Amino acid sequence: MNPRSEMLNLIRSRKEGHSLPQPFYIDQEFFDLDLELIWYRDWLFAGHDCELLKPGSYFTLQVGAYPVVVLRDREGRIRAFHNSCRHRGSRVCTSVRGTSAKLVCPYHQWTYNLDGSLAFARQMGEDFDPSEHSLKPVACESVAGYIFICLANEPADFAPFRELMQPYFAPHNLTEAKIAFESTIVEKGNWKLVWENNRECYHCAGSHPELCKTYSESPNVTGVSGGGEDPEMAEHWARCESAGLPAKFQIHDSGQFRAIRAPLLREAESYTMSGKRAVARPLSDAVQAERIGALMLFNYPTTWNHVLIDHAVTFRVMPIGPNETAVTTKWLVHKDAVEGVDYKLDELTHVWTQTNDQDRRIVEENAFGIRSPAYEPGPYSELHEGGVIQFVDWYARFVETRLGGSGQSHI
Ligand code: 3BY
Ligand code: FES
Ligand code: FE
Repeated sequence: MNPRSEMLNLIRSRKEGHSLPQPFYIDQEFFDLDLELIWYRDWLFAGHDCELLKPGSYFTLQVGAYPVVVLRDREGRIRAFHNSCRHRGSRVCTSVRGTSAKLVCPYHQWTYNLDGSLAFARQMGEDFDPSEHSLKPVACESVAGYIFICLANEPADFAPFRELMQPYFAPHNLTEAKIAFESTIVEKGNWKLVWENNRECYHCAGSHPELCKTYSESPNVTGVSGGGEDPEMAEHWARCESAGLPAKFQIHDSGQFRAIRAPLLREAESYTMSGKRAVARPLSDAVQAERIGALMLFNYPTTWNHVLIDHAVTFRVMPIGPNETAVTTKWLVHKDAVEGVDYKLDELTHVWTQTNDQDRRIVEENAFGIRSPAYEPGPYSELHEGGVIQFVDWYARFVETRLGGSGQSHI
């Protein structure tokens, strides 16, 4: 049977409310289908506006087989291109980040303008038409300081995400932030295991002593039940919203992205060991309220985020192989916050550095056990793993529709 039919059959015969059958987590052909059906089609979080300070600033990333460069052009607009030279295909930008007035291919020095047009190609003869050899564009949008790209020729409408996210995130002024620190870790596990782990806090008490000082294990916070019936949550939303900060749980009909502002434990303000702010200078001068907790967003398949009063932590998931996933974490602070004066880097990064490492081990052990021939899908806890059920259902529905099965027309 070909892998498409095999995947469709397994999606249709899967036990709902259970983890997926083994091939979804370990099989190379299923991984390739995940790339084709999800990663090459959906909007992906690439990085932040504030990483592209001036015209010519760029960063690169790799999505499956596609190298991509994201840059700020001469007019200040953010654009993305396939990072593959129109001469003989070499990667044009070879560094992770940099600044350059033009993009020069290292192989034969074909030189591109920041709008992707070919400015210069040496001795290519009379018939050569530079206008036919621009870098190929990649769809690119930026919202509230977050840059998203989409590799599809006909990208899905970005507007629904923008509409949901913008009002929650804009007050935090992340376009005016800077990256205080970033880390990339490679987890030996399938990208869906990274997400399944992220979508529940059933494991938190046993694994995350540092995070648990400030982050509530309540499924109302991590999951997708809404949480409005919890009086503490309702009071938090009312207080934040009266201060002009959208707070209520919101999820898109497709299940692909949600935002919520949740209180931290014991009136903590930040993810530190004490619960006190790690950064003396707040992230945004526009936010006057106190105890705003954490604004949390997820957008499948690439990102989950926490924005606090003093800093933000953003996560980017990138699949490398069936059993390998890169997770990039960035800590954002006000652009004028000074290390050593306004914050200590150790204090700022400690909780999530530990948490990430703990989650890496969890994912790796999970992947290890799933590779056993004795593995079979097991039941999720409806109470604590509602978020995982929602993620797996989202995945199954998208994959099924895109494989030509039943499902929704808007995907
Ligand atoms: O970052 C998150 O959203 C999840 C939720 C619970 C713990 N954590 C890693
Ligand atoms: Fe880029 Fe030749 S491959 S200049
Ligand atoms: Fe965790």
